[in-house]
Amino acid sequence: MGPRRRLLLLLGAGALAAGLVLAQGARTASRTASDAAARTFVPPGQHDEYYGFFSGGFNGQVSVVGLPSGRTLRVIPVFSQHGENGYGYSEETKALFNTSHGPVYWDDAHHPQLSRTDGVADGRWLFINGNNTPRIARIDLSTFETVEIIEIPNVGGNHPSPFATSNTEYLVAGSRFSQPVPQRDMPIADYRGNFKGMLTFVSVDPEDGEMEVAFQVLMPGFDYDLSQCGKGPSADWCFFSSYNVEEAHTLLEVNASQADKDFVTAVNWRRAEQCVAEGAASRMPVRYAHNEVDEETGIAETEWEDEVTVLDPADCEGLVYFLPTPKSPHGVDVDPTGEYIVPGGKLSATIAVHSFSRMLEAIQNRDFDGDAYGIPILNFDAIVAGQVERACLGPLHNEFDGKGNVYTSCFITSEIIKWRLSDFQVVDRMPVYYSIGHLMIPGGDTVDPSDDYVIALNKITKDRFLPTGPELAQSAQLIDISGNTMEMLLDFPTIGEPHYAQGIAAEKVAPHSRTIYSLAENEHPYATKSEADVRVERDGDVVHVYMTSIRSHFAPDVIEGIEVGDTVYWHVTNLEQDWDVPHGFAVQGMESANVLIMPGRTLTVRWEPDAPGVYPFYCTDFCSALHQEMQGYVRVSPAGSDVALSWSVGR
Ligand SMILES: [Cu+2]
Repeated sequence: MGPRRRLLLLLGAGALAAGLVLAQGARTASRTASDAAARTFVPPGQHDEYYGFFSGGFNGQVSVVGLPSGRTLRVIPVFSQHGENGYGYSEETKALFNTSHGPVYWDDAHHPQLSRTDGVADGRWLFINGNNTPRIARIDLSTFETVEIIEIPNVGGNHPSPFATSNTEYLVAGSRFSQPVPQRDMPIADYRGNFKGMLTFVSVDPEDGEMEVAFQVLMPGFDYDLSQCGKGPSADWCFFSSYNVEEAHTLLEVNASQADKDFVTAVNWRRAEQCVAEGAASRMPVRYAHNEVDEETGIAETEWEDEVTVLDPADCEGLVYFLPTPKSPHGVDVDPTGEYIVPGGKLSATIAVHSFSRMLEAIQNRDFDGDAYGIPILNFDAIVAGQVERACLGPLHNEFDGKGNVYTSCFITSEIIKWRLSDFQVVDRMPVYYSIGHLMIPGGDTVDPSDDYVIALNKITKDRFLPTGPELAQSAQLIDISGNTMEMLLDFPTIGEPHYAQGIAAEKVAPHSRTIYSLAENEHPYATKSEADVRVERDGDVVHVYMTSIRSHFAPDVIEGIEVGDTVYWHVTNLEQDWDVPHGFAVQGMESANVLIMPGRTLTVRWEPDAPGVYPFYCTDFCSALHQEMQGYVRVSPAGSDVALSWSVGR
């Protein structure tokens, strides 16, 4: 539903009728603030039209935002432990954080990417990259929970990631920071020619979404910054922006800005598949972690991988080409038709647009302008479709509206410009507040963009909200693009850095949203499915508590016979089979506040009592009128005491 139809609905409901009658006519330049508010107002009890999935940047999370209201609906923890539900603290979730560097409990999350079918977002999974310790995570959009995290080997700074091919055959990952491959101790001054980039293709199982590192492409030591895969005619290709073709290793702000042109790297993944099948690739030993949650048990487990398939472009003709691009490109985006490849040359005054069909012609004609480390550089004049003159300063990213228009974010001039692919003319500008990075149109990176809104994802807010000390909330802005000119509708603060976002019509996700986990299908080895089965078992100095929770008590709620020196595992099964009734569990002295157990699930808390005493435990999630009474006691005796192990409820 577009803003116009929403408006009519509001009018139909009689809400704000007087103020809105004025807005019913043709669009005018003199919209009032209340008119803009009406178009983002979602009345009590009604739902937003779109889910927005916003990266939390350095907080390692994803926030789910309703659009157009800008209301935050949920925070999904991915690469960070979460102080709301115990993610990363429960024994079941800890393995998701395993990496070859040991458990890494916090990472920098940048680019959410919805899975797609036939080039259209399908609402099944959301993927996002961990930038610092290179990883890709998969979130199941039926539960909004992180269910898999795979480490990407041989890479420094997994920034151009995880952009998807048209049927999610692959997600890409790449080296923002080239480094020695394989890693080794060597002088940094010997960077040139010795440091390497790596472009990784991670396959996704079409049935269950499981990821696997399929192959990697060994590249020269440039900085591979962002990516997007093709669509339609270009669907077999993925494009990576690269800066630092100078191969500088110090003071890059000067030394990587020397060359007039850097490259867009074009990789033909179908060709890569052929070369791998023909035996052109080699196997490189490298250790990395693949962590996945078992759907039946809810327990994450780590599989350690010990080698990876690596393709050298020298052994696979037709695999990689360089497209000369002015100047230090940041984003690289492919329009919905798959013909135009639009880089964001952040130091360039113009935007040079590449033509995919001309690129293929140039390859066929071997219209090369030399090579870099044996990889052909295509002739710029042969592949360029046109240039946008007087664009803006600091163009970074592009999204598309499906009507032949491109919306480009411009960091330095803090604006979004709208321009046409038909004649490369700028037709509109909208100032944004301030310092925009990415922008997002729901579906604006797919073959089926919506034409309602563009969201500006801004780095600085300065005066937009009430002050909160030296640090202010970062922000997003919602802009109406349904008419000829852009109209600013809404400012809203975001959680963490709204690095990039994805939007999808609510009707593609909401009907598949899960309400409970089936208790009958709970295969957790420590699940307790009825109060009749609760018990406490000692195995040496390890004690397992098989506990249940239901409104409004735990069973057992009195436990004695625990000793100092014991390690106690509290396995709490939530017996509820009712939507939105989690129970929390906390015991005094545990290392975190709480774990939140969804209906039908089992979670485990590890607890090492350090002194004799009687300690309370309680439910942390307000669950009923007698929630306050949902509590119990555990008695801890000195080591070697003769207090018998016992448990009870209602005695
Ligand atoms: Cu409760």
